[in-house]
Amino acid sequence: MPSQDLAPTRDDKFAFGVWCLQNRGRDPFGDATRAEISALDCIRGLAQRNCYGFEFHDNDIIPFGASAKQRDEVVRDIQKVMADTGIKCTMGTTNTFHHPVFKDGAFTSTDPAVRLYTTQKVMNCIDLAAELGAEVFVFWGGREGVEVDASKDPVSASGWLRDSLNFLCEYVLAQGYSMKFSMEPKPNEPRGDLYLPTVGSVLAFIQTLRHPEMVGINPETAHIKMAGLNPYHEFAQALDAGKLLDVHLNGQKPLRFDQDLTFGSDDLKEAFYTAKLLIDHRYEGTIGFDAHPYRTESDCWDFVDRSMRTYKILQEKVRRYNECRPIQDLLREIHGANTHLKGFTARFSREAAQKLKDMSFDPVALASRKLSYERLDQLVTELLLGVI
Ligand SMILES: [Mn+2]
Repeated sequence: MPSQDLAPTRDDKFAFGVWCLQNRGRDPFGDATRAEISALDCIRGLAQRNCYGFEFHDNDIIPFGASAKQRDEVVRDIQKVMADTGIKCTMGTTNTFHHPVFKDGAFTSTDPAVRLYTTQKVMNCIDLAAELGAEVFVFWGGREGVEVDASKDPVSASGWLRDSLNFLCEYVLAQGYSMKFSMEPKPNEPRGDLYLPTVGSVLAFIQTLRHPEMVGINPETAHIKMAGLNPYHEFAQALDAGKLLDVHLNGQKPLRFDQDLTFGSDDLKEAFYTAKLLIDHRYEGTIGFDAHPYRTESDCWDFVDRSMRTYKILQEKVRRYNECRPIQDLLREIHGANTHLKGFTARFSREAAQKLKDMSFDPVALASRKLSYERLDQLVTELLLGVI
């Protein structure tokens, strides 16, 4: 595989959060290990690397409490870089977790004034995202949870969140923005327990909103693995529901603190299946990376380059997988049993129900079928290792 094929192009639709590049390596036990770069330098650097887009929180680009004049200057500067380089703003989101005002929740604070302040901050950020041309607006509720369950009833908290999201959907419609909301689940951290911890929880919640058609999901690999779940399956569930609007790819050891490792750095096979899912099902959103460079790095660019490069390599591996004779022969064999019965339950009728009741099956014979999964998995391993 010649290395120039691995150079990112705008068609790859890669995007990075500005906050990932601005990460200074600070953790709960240690201070920053590198200097912060400005949002403009992040966006310029991404554009130089042929990255399609950038994602932002309001306070990544505009300091908390900035004046309207300052805000307008920042927007003008960013719009100029976008016009000069062709990079797009693909996603906006609101920081409703950093300031102490959000210490006990933003939309789920027990104080209605904090809930309204949050809603106001989000409305301002929606305006900002619209001005920059973002079509996806993400909600990650970093403080929407509890340590002390006595403090609030989770059903009430869901109601507060629902009211705010309904209000904000109506705001987008009233403003005439072509923007969709995307909710990003996470099981815990920074709160002891966060509400809406998984893709399934968000899917169920969306159906209780007044405009479910305006709201989708932005799953993140690390958040899924923090819950001990399978990212391939979780991404697939969002996709199957027609709700996969955006993705955050990264890496994470299961059931640990939020590590935000680089995509593909921890579990290549899993990264491969995630890429395969997005490619096979013609996912049309951006390939967003939400991770941060190791604390030992002095800048973010090796992290940026390798994230895109890994995805490009996996893209090529997916192509080879889909063309690999031994793998495809095995898959045909695996899926080749009793094909005349396929789709039987796709439509119900009384006749079909009776027909099914009358069918006779031989469970022992069915159980005796050989399934060569050791061979299949080894072929995938060898494909990824470059042996086949
Ligand atoms: Mn994320």
